[in-house]
Formats: sequence, structure tokens, C-alpha cells
Amino acid sequence: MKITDAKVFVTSPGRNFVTLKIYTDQGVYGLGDGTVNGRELAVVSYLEDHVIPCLIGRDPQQIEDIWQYFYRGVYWRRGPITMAAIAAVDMALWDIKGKMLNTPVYNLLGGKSREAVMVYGHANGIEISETVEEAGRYLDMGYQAVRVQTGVPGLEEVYGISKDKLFYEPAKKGLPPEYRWSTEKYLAHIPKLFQELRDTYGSDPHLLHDCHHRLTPIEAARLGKELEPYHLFWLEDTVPAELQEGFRIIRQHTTTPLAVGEVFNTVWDAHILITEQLIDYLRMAIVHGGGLTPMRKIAAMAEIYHIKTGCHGATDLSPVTMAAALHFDIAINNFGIQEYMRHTPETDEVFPHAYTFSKGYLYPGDAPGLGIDFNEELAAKYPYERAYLPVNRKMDATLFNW
Ligand code: GCO
Ligand code: MG
Repeated sequence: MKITDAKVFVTSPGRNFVTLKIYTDQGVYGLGDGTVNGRELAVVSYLEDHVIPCLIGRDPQQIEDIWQYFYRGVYWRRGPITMAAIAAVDMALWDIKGKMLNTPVYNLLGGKSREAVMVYGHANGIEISETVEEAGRYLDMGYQAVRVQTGVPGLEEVYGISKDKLFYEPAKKGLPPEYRWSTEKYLAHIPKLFQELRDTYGSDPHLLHDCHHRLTPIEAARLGKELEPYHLFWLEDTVPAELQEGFRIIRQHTTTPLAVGEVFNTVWDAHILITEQLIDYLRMAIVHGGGLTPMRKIAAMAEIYHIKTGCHGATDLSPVTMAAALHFDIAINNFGIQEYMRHTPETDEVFPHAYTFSKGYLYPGDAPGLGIDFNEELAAKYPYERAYLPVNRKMDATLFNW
């Protein structure tokens, strides 16, 4: 079997997505996602100029060897652009293998370990009362788990908050917007949100919260401690993720479960976190973590250290990544939860898929391969539009983490 061609598509049905399609001499094709929010065209060039020429003529059945060729075989390893490009290839190859063997990819990963994949929704509001109400809407839809984000008095814009309720999208067209931030105001406000949520909905719903890498370890420790009475499912991305050792301080001080990983690209971003058991959930995405091939290995390593997965699933991870994540989630033993930020109907139409949502769970479906397709004609109606994630500054304009 041979790879005969590969094409990269950029489409923007509401937001930009980079999709790779790999064609074979058996008439079967595979799809992969290579989207990196705000840096989409870098992945396109990486694939078109550097990867695809080396891919043509290879046997698509040799997924491990092809993955190693583009990772180990290249002197310049790692980084989000490289790993997203490799992930796109890897997803497409698993898709092809599943289609060739006429079985869903989860069967190639060991088969189903559970009936369904528990997901969390993203509830947000400017006021605490609005966030609480919004969380209620998710619970009414059957969600068992909701991540809650709220505006902070004195701050005009806060990450994770938007007018759109079911489809939160932080990237904005044009040049990056700039926001202002105060950790002091934020830390004083957040415990009130959780008090209100537990008072309203009791102890049953799983509640999660994202700090978006804005705290120092000792600030994170304080927040984790103050949130202990509300029994969070997890506290996400407390500190900037480059310094794994930072989590040692947080861990010493709080029993609030910790999650991190949406910006990680390889196991080398997480090996200390895993082996020292400094986190509870690893949130790497199939697309930014290099594909299913390395993610299986990372999950297996994490399993030994009692760490579960919680794959990133924001709107910038295309339905192709969502499909791949669901096959992975349903197959591994140490699955924790899956983020599901819901794509817009326009996006779903461009990417028809076999996965379905019901009562707080996603089901990968039983179509062969990843169970995902790509409507090229429709995709062509949504051309690429430059868009950026915001830039964040402290109140005195010092540049800070977004
Ligand atoms: C999340 C995230 C997102 C990211 C976005 C960046 O946990 O869902 O933090 O909202 O900011 O995916 O591209
Ligand atoms: Mg996050």
C-alpha cells in the first residue's frame, strides 16, 4: 500500500482550521487536524513544504515508523508547529488503517474500556449569578461536569468569558486585542463563585475551573486551599506551564486536584509532573501532542503514576481532533474526562462526524476509522481569515500571560 498524495486545506467556518487529507493507492483517504490557534499558516507551510514531499510513496500502514521519521528523524524536534503537523499525519494514518480494516480506531487501540466518554461543558457569565444560571443550563442538558468561568469586578475582559454561550471562541479577527489583568481582584472573587454554585446545585455536579496560567505557585496554592471546601473536579492551568517544578509548591499546600497540559507538545513537558505525581489530570490534546501514537505512550506512562487524562477540547481543536480524542478516551483505562466546547453548526457541517452527544457523554460512533469526513466544497466557501488570541497586560501595562 502506498501514499499517493496529501493536501492541506484551510477553512474558516467561524474560525480557522487546518486539515490534512492523505490519499492512498487503495482509494482510501485519511483525515488529520493540524490547527494551531493564531499560527495556522505556519503548520500549512510545515506540512506542504517539508512533510508532504517525504510522505509520498510511503506505506501508510507503518504508522510508528512514519511518526518516528518525522519526529526522531528530524534534528529540530518538538514545538507546537512541528507536533501539530506530525499529529495531522498521524491521525490521518490511523483513520486510513481503521478504514482499511473496516473497524473504528478505538478497536485498534485495545477496544472500548467504557461505554461512553464523560465530557465537561464551559459555562461563563459576566456576573456570578449569570455564570451560575449558565452552569444550570448545562446541567439541564445532562452534563455531569461543568467548567465555570466568571467576570471579575474591575476587569473589563476576562479570558473564558464571552457573549456567546455554547460556542466560546477567544480568537479575534484582525490584530490581537489587548486586555488588562489583576491577580488580586481575581483571587478575591473566585471563591464566591464556587460558594454560590454549591449553594445552588449541591455537591453532585463536577465543577472545574481554568486559571489560564496566570498565577505564581504560591498564589495557586492559596486558591487551591480556598477552594477545597467546594471539592473541585480540577483546577486547571494554575501557573505558566514551562516550569514543571512550580507544581511542587502547589502540591505541598492543597488537596484540590490539579490539571495542566493544553500547551504541552511532548512527554518532555510533563515527565516531572507525571513521575513526581504533581498533577491529577494531563490535558494534552491529540493535535498538539503529536497525534495518537505518542499520546498512547504518554497515557500509559501517566497510568502508572495514578494520573488520568483530560484532553483539551476547545473550539480551536477541529472535529477531526475531537473524533481522534474520543477513540483514545474510550480505549484507555486512565481516562478522566474530555473537554467538549461544542463547535458551531457551520463547523459541524464542514466536518460531518459519527460522534454524538447524549446526556453529558460523547459517543465516538462505530464508523470505520475516525468516523469523520470533510466537505471540501463547503469548506471552500469559508476562506482563511487572520485571527489572533488576545494579549494580556497587568493593570500598569506590564505584559503578562494570556
Ligand atoms: C481551554 C482553553 C482554551 C484556550 C484556547 C487557545 O481550556 O479550553 O484554555 O479556551 O484558551 O484553546 O487556543
Ligand atoms: Mg484551558
